[in-house]
Amino acid sequence: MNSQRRRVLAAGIAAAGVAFGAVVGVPVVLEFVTADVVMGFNAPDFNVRADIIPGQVARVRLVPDKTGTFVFLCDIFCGDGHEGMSGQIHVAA
Ligand SMILES: [Cu+2]
Repeated sequence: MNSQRRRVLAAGIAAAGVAFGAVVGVPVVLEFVTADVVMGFNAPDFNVRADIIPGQVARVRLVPDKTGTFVFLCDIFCGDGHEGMSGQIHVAA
């Protein structure tokens, strides 16, 4: 089965409007890298999370099982801007 693969600099999550598009039933692999601080990716609607550790690629695989717009966020306090570290996953049919 095809899957989408995206790589994101975790600090970029802080930028407003970060969003991923996905399709129901199509696996998505998100890859996160961070320059210097530990961060956490959490998409509670899909029950997936990962620590994002400097020097490593954090991979999160999810298979969207519902359509809609869902929030993801950083769940490890990582410094200034942490509170704004969130984005959206748009899942289409
Ligand atoms: Cu954070």
